[in-house]
Amino acid sequence: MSKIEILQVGPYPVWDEERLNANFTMHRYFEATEKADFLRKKGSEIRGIATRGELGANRAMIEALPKLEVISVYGVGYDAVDLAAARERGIRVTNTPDVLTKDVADLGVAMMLAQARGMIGGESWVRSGDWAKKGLYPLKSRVHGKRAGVLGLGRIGFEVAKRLAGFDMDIAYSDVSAKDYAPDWAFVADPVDLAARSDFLFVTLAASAETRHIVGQKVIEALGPEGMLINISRASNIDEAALLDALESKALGAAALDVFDGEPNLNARFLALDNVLLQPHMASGTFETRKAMGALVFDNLSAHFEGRPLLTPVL
Ligand code: 8YV
Repeated sequence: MSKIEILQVGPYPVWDEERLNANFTMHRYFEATEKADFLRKKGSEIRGIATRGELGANRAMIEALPKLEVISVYGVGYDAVDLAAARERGIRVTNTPDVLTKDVADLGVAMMLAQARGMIGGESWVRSGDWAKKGLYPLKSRVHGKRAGVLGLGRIGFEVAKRLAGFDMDIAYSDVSAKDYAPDWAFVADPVDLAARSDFLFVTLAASAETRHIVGQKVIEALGPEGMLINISRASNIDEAALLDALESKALGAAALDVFDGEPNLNARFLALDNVLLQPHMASGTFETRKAMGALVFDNLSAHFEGRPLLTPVL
């Protein structure tokens, strides 16, 4: 019997590719130079898409696949999947929630610490010989006991806040409503007010059309010259032009970012700044979590094609 055909939008670790290749006929979209041509030639029998959070599946891709039934996302964020296009055709969508929550929270907190304490500069201070030549490393700002804001107290935001509590931080959060599972943390409805009472502002909300640029000039300016913005969600949640302006003018003290507009080709203005920590969208990037994500991508596809309930459906 011939294997079910799947469009693979981006590469996966070798163990995931082996399992997918053993069970499905995988069409490696990311290796095609002429994408539209590739879809025209290969698309007619494709019944599933395996994609990644940041790559998604747009309307043109969905519409080019007349037999498409299911889109399995390697990532919790599915903002890059055109859900309206999927819904119109009754196409199922799955993601990989929960398995990555704690790793993403760990990296967010590590980014705060690394940036606040100047750890990247400290490393260069040692390696370059500056320590021996110039002496003590410049002093940095304390983290513990300061005010932290968490914008979006979902699964990831909650884990970030839990970790910050361990640093004796004064924690507040914004969300669409106060959460009864967070009685010890202050609810501040307006993100501008949240930023104004924060030294560190974590952006942890799921991205959608509604949250686009929720962190705009007003939020950034409210955070201010002593404040730090940490983004482990999606670039679209932040007005990147306003962020760059504020970092350049020092209207914002610092930022620590794991996600960028147009990544991996980020705006070159970031590279000229010394008050931003840049990470390559790796918050979920541990062996343990990525293996669990890959297993879920595969298990959701298998469940669909074997007529079993999806494990982690979005649609
Ligand atoms: C990426 C993510 O999918 O979970 C998400 O939404 O963006 C990430 O986990 C991961 O970087 C693999 O591409």
